[in-house]
Amino acid sequence: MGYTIAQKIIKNHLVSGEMKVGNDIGIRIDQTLTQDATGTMAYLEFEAMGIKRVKTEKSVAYIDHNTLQTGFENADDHRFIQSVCKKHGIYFSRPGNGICHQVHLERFGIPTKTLIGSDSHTPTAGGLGMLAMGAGGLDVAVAMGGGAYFITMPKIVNIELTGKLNDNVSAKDIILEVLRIMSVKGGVGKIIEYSGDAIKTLSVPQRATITNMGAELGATTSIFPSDENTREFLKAQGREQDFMPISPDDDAVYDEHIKIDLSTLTPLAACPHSPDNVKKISDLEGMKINQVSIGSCTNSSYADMMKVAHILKGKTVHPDVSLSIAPGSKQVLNMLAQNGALSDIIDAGARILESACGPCIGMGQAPNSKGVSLRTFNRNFLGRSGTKDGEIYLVSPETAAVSAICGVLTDPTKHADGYEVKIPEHFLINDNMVIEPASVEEMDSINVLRGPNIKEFPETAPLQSDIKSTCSLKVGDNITTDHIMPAGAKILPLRSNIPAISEYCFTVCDSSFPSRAKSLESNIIVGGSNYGQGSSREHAALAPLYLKVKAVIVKSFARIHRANLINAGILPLEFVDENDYNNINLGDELDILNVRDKIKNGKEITVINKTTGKEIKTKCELTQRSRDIILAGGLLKYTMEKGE
Ligand code: MIC
Ligand code: SF4
Repeated sequence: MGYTIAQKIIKNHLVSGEMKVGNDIGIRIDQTLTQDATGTMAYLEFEAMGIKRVKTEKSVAYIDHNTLQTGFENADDHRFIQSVCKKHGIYFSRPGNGICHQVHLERFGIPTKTLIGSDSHTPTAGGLGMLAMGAGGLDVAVAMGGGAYFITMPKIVNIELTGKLNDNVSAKDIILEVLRIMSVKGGVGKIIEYSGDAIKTLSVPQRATITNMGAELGATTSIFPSDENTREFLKAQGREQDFMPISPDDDAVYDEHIKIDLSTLTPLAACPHSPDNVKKISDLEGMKINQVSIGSCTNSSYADMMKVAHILKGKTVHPDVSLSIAPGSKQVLNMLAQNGALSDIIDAGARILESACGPCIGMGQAPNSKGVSLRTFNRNFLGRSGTKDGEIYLVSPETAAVSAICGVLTDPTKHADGYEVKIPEHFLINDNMVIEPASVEEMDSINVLRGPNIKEFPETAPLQSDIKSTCSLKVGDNITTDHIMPAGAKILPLRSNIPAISEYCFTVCDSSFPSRAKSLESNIIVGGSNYGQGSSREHAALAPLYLKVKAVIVKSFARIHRANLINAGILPLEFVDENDYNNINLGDELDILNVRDKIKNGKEITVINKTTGKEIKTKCELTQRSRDIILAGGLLKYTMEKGE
């Protein structure tokens, strides 16, 4: 039996476990990336492990999220990360150099290698044929120290693409169609592998748009073959030596198969408030809009920006619309500046933002009250834009640009001519914004610079024998990490200060949660299915840890968040019978007796609802390693004890 692409890469990197669906496997990691919003924590954790120099082939730290610098906090964090990088062997991409995933694709990603990043959109590099996964900061810290990354061996879904996209239908519409078919839970426990005749019509940046937003399926990662298009892209980036072909064996076996004929696709939009709430633009056409934002790690490549510039050329943004544009990297921005396209964009009245995440993470450009905003981004969760009653639609750059001119949601296939942007023969290469680490001889003399906002990792303790707690919060299905630990310009500066950021935990759902949780001796959260989808932010586990949350009981978890809970030493429990969700209410007293022993011996865990007298069966499927992590009180304690 032959192998799929992902299986081939996993096989070559396997350090423990057997490559069988559902098994726990450990993978050797070649590269890591961090961004600043999760990076400070990841490097504090790396420092706590006492390892002198990273052991990966390449580790890169990007500054792209908290670039607004409304106070000293972010600037201090950036300085801390820069000095840690210099000391410990990590490349540092300065603010202004671009969004981590865009820059990594351009300058560092290598086909057939493995990458983990403390950001859920790390699978963007799957567009290059790399096995790239999002992870919690602690997992990235462990990988930087040479430790393996542990996942459950996923199923492999084959998405076969046939036909060819029509003019002004784009890669974004392909992934929106996949989201429509599979939903935000459809990819959990799966890797999505693309194949078919149509892939040769898709460039690496187009493929990267698709793998990027595979994160919204809940998938472990998404991946394309590495072929002549990949070689062409790497060559244009001056990196042909990094090219390595990879494709599935002819007799590769997949667990699921989906076929999409690109020629049948029309422009799509993900409607509020979920990336899988997908409708045809033609069914929404004419809707009045207030704002358009173009950029983010999903759609900020050179080709995307050139298309936008072409549509805007000689036009003016509609008077009722605010259009902001953030090219994904310094390379993209500089190329637009050199070829005059930037001038077309400016002339049309677009507001040019720096090459960073910006509005995608609520760093500015919040829409007006009840404002309708079209964004080329990947997430439209409630409140993420900074305006709680904002209505966010996720669309392609073509749809966004045409609509910005018309002032209403507009189908680009009807209103713009076809304009193909080819990968340039040579991208503009200048890595002057990437600082190299100090040499082995110099590294000891580097001082790590810490600001007053940088607080230590919260204390964890080994798992107790009995948990006697209160249900402090009950939430529904598809809770995102943006609900658990919101971001935005006000909260993001607190990412390296867990006590302070905890004051905002779950406030999107219930503003009194932090004070209630703190007033209790310990507490338990109850949730529905796909709990913790979205971002990789380990703060969504560290803030609950600080707020004395001992267990989270839900119908089902999203992958990265579940791993983050385990890493923080919080018990991730699932109802054996989903109907028992109805048998716990806010304020109920809950006992979980002999839990240490039950975890140790892999037994079913009974939660006694002392308020109602009901007994509720839960399960906690753990591998030997995650069991040991929970018993030790989290991954940091476990790693330090084991000296891994
Ligand atoms: C996001 O898109 O939600 C983020 C901000 O990039 C996060 C990381 C974070 O919360 O810092 C992600 O996707 O993992
Ligand atoms: Fe940044 Fe948005 Fe991409 Fe997250 S999804 S990395 S916030 S651009």
